[in-house]
Amino acid sequence: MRGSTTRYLIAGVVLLLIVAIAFWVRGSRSPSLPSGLPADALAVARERGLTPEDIYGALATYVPGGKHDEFVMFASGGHSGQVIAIGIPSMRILKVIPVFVPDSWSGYGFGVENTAIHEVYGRGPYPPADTHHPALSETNGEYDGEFLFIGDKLNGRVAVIDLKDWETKQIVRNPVFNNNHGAAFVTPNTEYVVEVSQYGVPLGHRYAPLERYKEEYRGLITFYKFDRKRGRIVLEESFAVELPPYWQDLADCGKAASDGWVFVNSFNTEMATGGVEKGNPPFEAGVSQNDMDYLHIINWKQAEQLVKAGKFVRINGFRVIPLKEAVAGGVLFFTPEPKSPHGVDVCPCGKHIVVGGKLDPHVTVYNIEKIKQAIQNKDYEKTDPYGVPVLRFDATKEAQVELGLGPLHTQFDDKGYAYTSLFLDTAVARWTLGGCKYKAPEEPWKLVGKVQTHYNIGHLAAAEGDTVKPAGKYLVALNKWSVDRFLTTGPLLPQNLQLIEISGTGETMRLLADMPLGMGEPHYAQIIRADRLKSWETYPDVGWDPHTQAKATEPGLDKPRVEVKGDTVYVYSTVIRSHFTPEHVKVKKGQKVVWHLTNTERTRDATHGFAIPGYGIGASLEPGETVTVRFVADKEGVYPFYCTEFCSALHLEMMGYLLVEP
Ligand code: K7E
Ligand code: CUA
Repeated sequence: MRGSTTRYLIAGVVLLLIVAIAFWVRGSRSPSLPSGLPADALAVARERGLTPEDIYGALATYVPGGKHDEFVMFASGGHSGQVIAIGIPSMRILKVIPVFVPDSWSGYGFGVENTAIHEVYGRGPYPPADTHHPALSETNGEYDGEFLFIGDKLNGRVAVIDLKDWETKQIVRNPVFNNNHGAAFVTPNTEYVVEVSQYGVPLGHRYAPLERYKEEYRGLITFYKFDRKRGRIVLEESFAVELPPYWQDLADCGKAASDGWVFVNSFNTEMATGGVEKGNPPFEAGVSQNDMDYLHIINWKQAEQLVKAGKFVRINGFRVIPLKEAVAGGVLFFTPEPKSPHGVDVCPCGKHIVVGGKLDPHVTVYNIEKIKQAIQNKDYEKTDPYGVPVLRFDATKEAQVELGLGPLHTQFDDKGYAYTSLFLDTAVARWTLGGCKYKAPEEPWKLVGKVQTHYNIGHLAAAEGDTVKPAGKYLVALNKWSVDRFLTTGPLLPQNLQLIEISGTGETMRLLADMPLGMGEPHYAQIIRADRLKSWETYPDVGWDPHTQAKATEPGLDKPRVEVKGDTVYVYSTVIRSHFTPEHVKVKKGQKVVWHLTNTERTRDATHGFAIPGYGIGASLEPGETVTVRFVADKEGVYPFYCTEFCSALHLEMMGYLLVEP
């Protein structure tokens, strides 16, 4: 009897202990939630297992419908060849802007004649693209919200987007070179859009054997003159500077203290030509042997003078300053930079140039005043094999800051901090600038904090973080991998863009949100204050041609009719909710068709589409817009054309018949 009492007692104590432990464990698993939240919100947070950190992130990023984001981030669309506009802090996609590949939704359609892509490629095929670096136009080193430029690494192209209507206006193919990487970057008043080559090739789209690499292969930096009024790059007023066949990498334009200069990283100063299949070292090893590569320091104002003085040759009609002239004319200098650098970024006051070491745990900071002094004193270590003076490293360097593994790119805030992405550490490092207009509370040139990203961060973008007046507040990590952060979408996973709050000082940086982006690969982005954008709500007038940003010259676009002249049928259609006029268009097989369509709507958001099966036509007409499509009616049959935009209750009725008679 006594024995069994003891057993009951022991069992009771054990049971109590288990219950207590269970409560304790449960308690520690669901940490205390903020008080003051409405009870139903708290209940949701509990039910969904959200931590206080999750709740903070959600509240800090949620933008209710009808309220607007404070910033807009323009991110490169990588392989898609597009630009993606993302609201910040909501991290929601606002728009995809077609750049190098058409899209029938957004006014840059298939088969439409008056567009940038049609100007270059006609009706196609359209080559793939690999957009890397968007650049917002600047006035006095600040974003002015007028234009956006973006480079296509794959084909050595640069595009111009007008931010009045968020449409691409121009695609420029480099006349001399067929690939790039340091593109696009702008000078502080957008005098020039800068494009730097990456992989050395013979200039002028010609052949030379790899054995002649040192003699015949070259790099190139192109300065595209930008005409703001016309919103176009003017090739006749542009020029390039020939560079040695090192692989030039990223670039940044000087500003304020360094206005007039451009800084370009390089690697493969070894001039390795690969050929692992022939027993040569593979490129990845061959290009990484030297301890130092060369930061290219280019005086573009001086280059302008050389062009004025006629010190250029023409390659495919394009003005190129030969390497020799560039050296003799004081346009090009080098300074050593540690092992295979990647990013180069100029601080807000323009004094410091930060280079990420990639294979070095440091960033190296150069000082423009020291650079200018070294140039003046001819403080050279040597000249390179092409005669380019190499400034003495210690004479140009200001500091080296140890940050961690794989430093790539750097951005700046309004408090005197610099932020560098660490690819291998998969983190963002915050560190202090010295002697800059902005001053952090801590000692200069010191690492003060790190925030973990997920995973493999490439670029990072801070709000207005590469202007003379960074906005601070937010930073976005553009991560290459997302691994386990989202649902598995097959073997190809989305990229991960992570929003980080940087309002605090010291170690305080907070990861607020993840944004999966199922579009590859957004290398770089720029973040502009939304109130700097002056976007149109509708086109200014009916019959607007977005390609020229003026009313179309073709008369009577708003008078629907069909005219036959010779073997061409001219169709003038008006488009308004919910009909096309005319609705019957009859042509004979073999006739040419020129079809003008004008959206006569003045209502905001009253967009219509226009698509014809079988003829590769897919257009979008925004309010006021006129487009022209042109084709040969070479396939007889009946083709229902229709509006592809759900514009009204009678949207499905918004159609017509194209009848191609035998
Ligand atoms: Cu670092 Cu092309 Cu700017 Cu990608 S590049 S990350
Ligand atoms: Cu117009 Cu649907």
